[in-house]
Amino acid sequence: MDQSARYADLSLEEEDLIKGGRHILVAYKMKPKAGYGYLAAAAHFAAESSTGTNVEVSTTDDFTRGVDALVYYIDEADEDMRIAYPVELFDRNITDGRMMIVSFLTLAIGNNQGMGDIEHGKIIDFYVPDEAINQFDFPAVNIIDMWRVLGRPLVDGGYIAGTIIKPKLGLRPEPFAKAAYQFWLGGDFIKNDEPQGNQTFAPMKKTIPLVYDAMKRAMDETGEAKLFSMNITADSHDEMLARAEFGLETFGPDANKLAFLVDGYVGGPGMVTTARRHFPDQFLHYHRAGHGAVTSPSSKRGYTAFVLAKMSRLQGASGIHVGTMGFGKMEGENDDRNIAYMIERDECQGPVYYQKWHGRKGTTPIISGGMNALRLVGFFENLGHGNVINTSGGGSYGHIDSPAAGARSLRQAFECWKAKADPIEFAKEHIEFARAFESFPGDADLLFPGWRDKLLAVHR
Ligand code: CAP
Ligand code: MG
Repeated sequence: MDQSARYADLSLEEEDLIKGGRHILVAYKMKPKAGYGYLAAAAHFAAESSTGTNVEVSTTDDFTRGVDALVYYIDEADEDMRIAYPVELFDRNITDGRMMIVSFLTLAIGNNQGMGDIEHGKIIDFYVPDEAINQFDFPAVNIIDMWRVLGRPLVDGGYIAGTIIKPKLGLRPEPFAKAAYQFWLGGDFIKNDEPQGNQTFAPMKKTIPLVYDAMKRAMDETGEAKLFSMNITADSHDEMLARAEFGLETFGPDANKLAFLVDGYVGGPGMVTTARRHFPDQFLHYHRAGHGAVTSPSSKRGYTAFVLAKMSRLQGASGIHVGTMGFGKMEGENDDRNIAYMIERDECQGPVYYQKWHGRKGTTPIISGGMNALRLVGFFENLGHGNVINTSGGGSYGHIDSPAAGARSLRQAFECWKAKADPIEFAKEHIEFARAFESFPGDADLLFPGWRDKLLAVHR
């Protein structure tokens, strides 16, 4: 049944819809299955994503039709389909009237993901009108609060050198805490790896106190504040809350140095918001493990990494992993820098929509995945700033001298970029950075051909 007479209005102008402020706009890459007309398929997509189904129903009235989602733009050759969703469609909390990401997802990327007439549909951007912006939590804290704890300037406080306790799994409490101590002698920030929690070989109630002890010893030894991002991910929210409360109790007077990590993609929006609302004073660290299932360029369904990050700012993530923009081990390219800009800036042009955030707090880009000192210099050049948290696991624990040397090499990479120095010349004056060349020779050969002749003579 062709429902385009009801669920499409191509006379609508996008700028009028934006000015009107009554719609969340969503841009998709959509392709119908063979044999289905583009506009008819798009209209069915909008129907199933709002007030309709695959047939007319007798219970529809004029009010219903007034909140139909409407296809307002299509370009079949470019698979470009844009839908205007009236804000009234989205669910509100009975507790405080706020909107919720789960409702956005269940409409904009719900049933429409498995329809018989749609080959694929993937969100590439969405626009949030002021009224909806006012109905989301946004972050309570972000990197600025970390700079405060670290005693840095609260504007351009700069790069936070971090790591992930490696190996990913298999360390018992004592070696785990020792690994943390060794990194903190040189670095700022440590996170649990995304699967680390309360495994039987490393009970959380034994491990976390040892980590805190390691942090205190490292702070005493270095005279610097240190930060830990503790994984509180769990199926049960009660379990998550119990983990977080245990962490706060353990860190006691140093609770301001404790962030909470949630595996937000696999854990879902409920986990993110529950953590955001229960612990507004803690940096909420959104790890996105698993997101590639829908965000990978090889996936034609779901939504992009850009959309995931933009949603996380609405949810109130203090920081989210945004990828390594072609410099690390995960999928990504240089232009992914715009993901960072969209979540950190007060306004930004997305792939389709120009979004203003009206002073709502930004979400900090977290850079992780195959990074080390050698890769970071180019990364900073591409992003254009270093106001990020970077976690380099292999890049720290794979440094041939020590995890502390690995940490120092990360910090030196930022200094090298900031000084606009030649990395080889910089390495001649900075041993840990120089030794990163020998620690990761494959990267060194690729990024700095001929480095051996220039460097090894200096650092024998
Ligand atoms: C990185 C990491 C990160 C992912 C995250 C890992 O370790 O801890 O979880 O890279 O990817 O488990 O692989 P390394 P993203 O530093 O040793 O690579 O930030 O793209 O979500
Ligand atoms: Mg990890």
